[in-house]
Formats: sequence, C-alpha cells, structure tokens
Amino acid sequence: MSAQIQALLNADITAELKNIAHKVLTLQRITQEEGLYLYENAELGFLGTLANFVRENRHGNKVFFNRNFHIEPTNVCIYSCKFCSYVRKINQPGAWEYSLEEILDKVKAYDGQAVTEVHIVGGVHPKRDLHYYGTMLAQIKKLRPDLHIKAFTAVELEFMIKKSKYTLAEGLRKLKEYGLDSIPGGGAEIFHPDIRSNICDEKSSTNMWLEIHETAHNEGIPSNATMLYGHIETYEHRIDHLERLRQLQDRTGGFNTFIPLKYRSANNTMTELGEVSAIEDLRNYAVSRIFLDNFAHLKAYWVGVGKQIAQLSLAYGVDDIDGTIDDSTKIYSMAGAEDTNPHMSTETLVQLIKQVGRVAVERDTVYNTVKIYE
Ligand code: V47
Ligand code: SF4
Repeated sequence: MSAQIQALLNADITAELKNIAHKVLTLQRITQEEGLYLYENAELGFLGTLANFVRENRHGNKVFFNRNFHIEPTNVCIYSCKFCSYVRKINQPGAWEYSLEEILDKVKAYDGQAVTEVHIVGGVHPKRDLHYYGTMLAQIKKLRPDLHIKAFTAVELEFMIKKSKYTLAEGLRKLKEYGLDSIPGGGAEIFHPDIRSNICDEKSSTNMWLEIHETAHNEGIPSNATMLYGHIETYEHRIDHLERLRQLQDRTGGFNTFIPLKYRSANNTMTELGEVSAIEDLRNYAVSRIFLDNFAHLKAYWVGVGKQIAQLSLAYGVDDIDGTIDDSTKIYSMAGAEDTNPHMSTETLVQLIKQVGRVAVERDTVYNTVKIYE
C-alpha cells in the first residue's frame, strides 16, 4: 500500500469516507448515495488519492492521446440549447455550411500526415439527411481508408435517421456501411429531466440519447459519453447522470471513455452563471473516475478545460487528454475557452504528459497502442 493511501486511511475523516475508501481500494462498486456523499463532503486530496488508485490500477503510469482533427460541417441548427455559443440559424451572421467539396478538401489537407482519427460533429441542419452525411463519410473513407471516422452526436443521429425514415438500428447500420466507425459522446448534457427541460428542452430526450448509444453498441459501433457540468445542475443531477451511464455500460460494455465537459460561459444565454473553479473540475474528474467503475477510460478534453487543468487532472483519475486537434474546432473558442486556435503538436502533448512523470502513449480511437514515448 502506498504511503499516500496509508495516510488517507489514517486521516481524521468520517466513518462514511473510511467505508467508501475501503470499498474503492478493494475494487467494490460504490452506491449512488456514496457517490453523492463524495461530491458533497470529500476534500480534493482525498478524492485525488482514491481516483489515482483507480486509474493506476487500470492503466499504471500511462496517459493516452491521439492524432486527430475535427470537421464541423455546419453550425446551423434547428435547436437553441441555452448553453450553446456556436449555434446560428440559416443566413444569420456567423453561420457556416461547408459543401461536400470543402469538407473533402479539409481531409485532403492531411495527405501524408499520420493522423488516425477525424471527429465530425456540428449543428442539426434542417435540410441534411442520412444519405447526405453517409455520402460524406464514404468519400472521406475513399480518400483515407486508414482514418477512423468518429462522427455525429446522438442528437444529429436522431434527426438524420428519422428524416430518412429508418429505424434507429437500420439507420446506424446504414451509416456503418457508409463508413461510420464510432460515435462521439456529445449531446448528453445532463440527463435529469429537471435540468434537461431547462437547458435543452427541444433536442433528443435522455431516453433517446441512451437508446441510440445502446443500439449503436448492439450494432458493433462503440461510442463515448459526456456530461456538461458546472451550470445549474446539482450534485444529485450529476450522480443521476453517471448512474444512467453506468447502467447502460453494464448492459453493453460499448463505451470507450467518459468525458466531463466543463460549461464555458461566454456568448450564450446562460453567461451570467459564470464558471466553476479548477478545484471543482478536479473533484468532478475524481468522483467520475471512482463512480464509473465499468468505464475503462476518463478523458480530460484539453480544448474545453485548458492545458493546465488537463495536465493537473492526470493526478485526479484522468488517463486520456484527447488529441492534437490542429485548430479544427470552434465549439469551445466561441464559448470562451483559453485557446482560441486549439492545437498541440505531438511533441507538446508528450512533453505535457512527461512533465508530470507519466508515460505518453499514442493510441488509436479504440485504444490500440500506436506508439509509446518512453
Ligand atoms: O454536446 C456546447 C458541449 C458538446 C458548450 O466523444 C459545451 O471524444 C461547454 O461532445 N461549454 C460537443 N461545453 C463536444 C463533445 C466532445 C468533445 C470532445 C471529445 C468528444 C468525444 C466529444 O459540447 C455538446 C455540449 O455538451 N458544449 N456548448 C459550452 N458553452
Ligand atoms: Fe444545436 Fe448542438 Fe448547439 Fe444544441 S448544442 S444548439 S443541438 S449545435
């Protein structure tokens, strides 16, 4: 047992915290009540020690990243989520709609470069259906058969599948045939109806989000999960969210990674809420790591949270910091994130990981090792 864990068990803490620590250290699942107790009562140091135990038990000293870029085909969206700084209506100033040709040019710009993943998400465009997006995927695959395509939030998927009059299973199967390899975690926000109905009432329901991911897993399409935290939700709502994900993961095992997304407050209709502290970010990573015992990976999306918090998070349960990005996403810069042109070279990512004494591992999207940087 490490000195840190010994100190934790000897510390002057409540019987409840001692009991939770014992469970986590003996690899037992904690309950929702215990998760809530951690959020409400545990100090950062306590949470970090336990979360770090869980992550080192799974991954030792490794920190994963990948070489990726994003394509955001459009920011035109039929919905108006209150937290979204990026959405525009057709022809509104600041709206963009890339043509298929422009999208393919973005892929061609990586000719000869060792990127392994393209992440495609955008607004829910009223005129674009499954075949439009399927053709896009097929043409990208033709250009770069080696590139993993992680595309479309459940919210985009629901709309395009229904517009093309397929069942969810048929639509997902069709998209897989076109070239879809996996699904990103967006659109989850907060599942609890009290919060969802307030911040994003119009878009895919909680049950629809979960059903799309479950159907995808059953069709052999892995996915990620997210939680948008730090706005009007309470700790109860966060635990409810994590519990729904844990239950689905128990059924399918199809989630690769969980990504807490910090609410960024610039240029949207909830600006007055401001943002939670870095300490809260780290506490949230740690509770997520401890609670989601059936998720292999916990990711800090450095574009959303900033490079320094992403680096710190590596001591609070996080084992993955996403990828190089190459200045290809606008969702967070428009919402006030530090990096207005988010890009990290592989060297910078590796250095960021090595600075905290960890081993950088370049991975592909489904966590096969591409290269270890000793
Ligand atoms: O669903 C929108 C979030 C998500 C804001 O799967 C905001 O690997 C904070 O899901 N402040 C899309 N967040 C991004 C996403 C994602 C990102 C990186 C990796 C992966 C993955 C998925 O962005 C949306 C929403 O939750 N978002 N506005 C905002 N103001
Ligand atoms: Fe549309 Fe997504 Fe923005 Fe909501 S978060 S308004 S669904 S682009």
